[in-house]
Amino acid sequence: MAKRPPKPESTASSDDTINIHDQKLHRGAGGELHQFAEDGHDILTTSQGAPIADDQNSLRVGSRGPLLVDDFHFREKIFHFDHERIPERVVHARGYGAHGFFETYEALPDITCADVFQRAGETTPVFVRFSTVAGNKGSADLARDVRGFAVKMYTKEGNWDLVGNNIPVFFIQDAIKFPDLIHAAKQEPDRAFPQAQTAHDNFWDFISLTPESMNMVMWIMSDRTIPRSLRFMEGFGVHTFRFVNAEDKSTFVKFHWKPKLGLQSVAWNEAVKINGADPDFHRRDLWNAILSGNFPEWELAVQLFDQDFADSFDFDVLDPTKIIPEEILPVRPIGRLVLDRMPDNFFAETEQVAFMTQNVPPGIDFSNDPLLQGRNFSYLDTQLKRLGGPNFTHLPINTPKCPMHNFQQDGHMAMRNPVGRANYQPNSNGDGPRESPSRGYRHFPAEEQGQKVRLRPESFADHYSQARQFFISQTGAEQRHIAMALTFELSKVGNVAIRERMVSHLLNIDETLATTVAQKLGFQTLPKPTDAAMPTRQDLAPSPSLSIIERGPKRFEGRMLGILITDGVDAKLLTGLADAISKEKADFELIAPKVGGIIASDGTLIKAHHMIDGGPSVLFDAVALLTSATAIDDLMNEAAARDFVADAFQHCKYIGYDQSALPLLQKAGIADVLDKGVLPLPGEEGLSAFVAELGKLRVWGREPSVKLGKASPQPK
Ligand code: HDD
Repeated sequence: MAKRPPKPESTASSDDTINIHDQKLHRGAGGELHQFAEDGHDILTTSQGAPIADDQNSLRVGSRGPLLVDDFHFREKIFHFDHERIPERVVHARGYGAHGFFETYEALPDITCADVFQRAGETTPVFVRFSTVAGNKGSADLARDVRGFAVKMYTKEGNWDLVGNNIPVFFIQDAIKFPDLIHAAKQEPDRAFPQAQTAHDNFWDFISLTPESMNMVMWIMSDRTIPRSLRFMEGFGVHTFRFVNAEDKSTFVKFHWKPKLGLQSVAWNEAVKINGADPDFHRRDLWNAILSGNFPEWELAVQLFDQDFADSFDFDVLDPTKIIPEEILPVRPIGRLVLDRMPDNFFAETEQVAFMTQNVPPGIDFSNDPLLQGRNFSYLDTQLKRLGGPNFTHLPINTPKCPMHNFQQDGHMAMRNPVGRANYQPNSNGDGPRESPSRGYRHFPAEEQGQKVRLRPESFADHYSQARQFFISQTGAEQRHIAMALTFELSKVGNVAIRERMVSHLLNIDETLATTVAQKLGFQTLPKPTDAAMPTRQDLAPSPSLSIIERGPKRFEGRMLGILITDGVDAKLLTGLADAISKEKADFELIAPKVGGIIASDGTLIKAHHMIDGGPSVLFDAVALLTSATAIDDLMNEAAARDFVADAFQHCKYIGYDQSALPLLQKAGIADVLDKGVLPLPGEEGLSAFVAELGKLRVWGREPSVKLGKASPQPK
């Protein structure tokens, strides 16, 4: 159906008009039929096609009488509305998707026979859905949570779903614990809160009793779980997979998505405020970026290794709570992912898309990671519940874009059924498709033997060494954030024994971290370290690639400057700043006392994007204060203007200001502590240098003086 129905006078010529029972129908560009109402729009019809005369009033006896069952239009409309919801995903309910393509850098036939990696420069259509894990569908975007990063590649030999996260390790080693993990993480069952938060007893109770989760605990308490934008996150396939070539040779592979615009996260206090100011912050950001043609891009990079490497590596490559540091096994870029189109309809595409780890084309296979093996059951099963029947692959978003033939038939909403007489094979009349031993999917013929047991391997038993490695790989600011996050979360746990159990684990990871958290929680004495199955290794070298700050973009591209303006703003300065920002391929939004706008120094009316209350500084990566001597007094009376500046300072953002804004800095309590991140705006000339400075993104060195004050004495 055309999005905007063509008006009859513009499209209908005598050639594309047909008459059926004296009705004039018009054929649209796609061959579809239109029947036009008096005002030129398509006629509204029931789902059965009956034209509707009145959609404002239900059918009744007289104007004040009861409704009538005769009203098939009313009944159909309400019936359909009543059934609009499908069950939300049991995890990853809140998500946002986009279309794009994957471009292969080089042919890799020696490593894999996957068709998608056979021709350099080939592009493959892709749909990606990002998500949070714990929150329900309507929860806020900046919850502290792992982000899902699920990619569906419509390859020429079937869909390949790489259903990953923005964190390369997981909480548990065995899929059988997944329901427990998720029950503990989501809202508590008796009270149905808190939503979209791990800061509660049940979560930390389960975690503190599950030492294998300690590496993941370091990651989720880091700023990885409060990303600034979905565009500034890494993605990971997590598990070890296999590439298999045409000779059935297997190479182990770990998948990484690397954002072209670098990594960036927000501060926790900022995240809390963003959730109030704009719960759809990440959605809106992705939507705006794609609609303005700034298509987000990631490189797909792989870590490839053989059995010898696996045997000699410090940890078991089948253990999903471990990484292989990039410094030990470098990542090799093999292609790029570009997101360039938003769905036409959120429900049809983003909500109905069905990702399944078991969707792999020939050339990609599984390892024996017990978490991956369990997932391969769960994802198919869950689609039946959510999408209501076995034919969810008939939905356009899930349909492969390659030839597809089989004898599956019928079921709810079947839209493709086999044609011909024989719906089975072998058959003797030649109907239907046949298998192809040479081109069909062959599982890697791994040798397997052993007793049937319920047993964790010994090689999965070290729960602290990589947690420590992650912690010591962080910059000072990031380590501080981990300590603050743990303190915040555990402060929301009512049961003191759970807090203590967690600090006991932290003692096995890093003593300073443990004592800082204990002291901030108000412990009088430190508990003993948890008995560990294996002692924490002290010899694992820091891995700088694990730090977000180390992987920052070093430029402002793709970021957003918030410019606070008032009447009398220096028009040339504003234009100069706007130009400098555009040259950096960044963006800006204007915040003014009234959204209708302000009158600039040259008399022009400049419309704002936000009024001050609606555009707090937490929505921007840096801010500029372009005020005027005449308007500054009024501005200082606005509490929101003071918060705008104070928050920007507290969140360690760069603040550029026109001299006239000094009183506002004073009001915000920062005029006496101006540091290298609070910069008087240069004249129009120096603005490019100012914008280049913004590429450092944050002045984290400011943070201890703003937030933490002096350290208090350590507990004994
Ligand atoms: Fe899962 C959804 C990622 C472990 C069971 N998972 C889901 C999604 C992502 C992940 C990104 C959302 C897909 C979408 O956007 O529709 N899950 C992971 C990762 C894991 C992981 C990276 C560990 C490495 N998951 C995991 C386990 C199980 C599940 C161990 C069960 C045994 N996951 C599911 C599910 C979901 C799901 C219940 C809910 C909705 C869906 O599948 O389609 O089947």
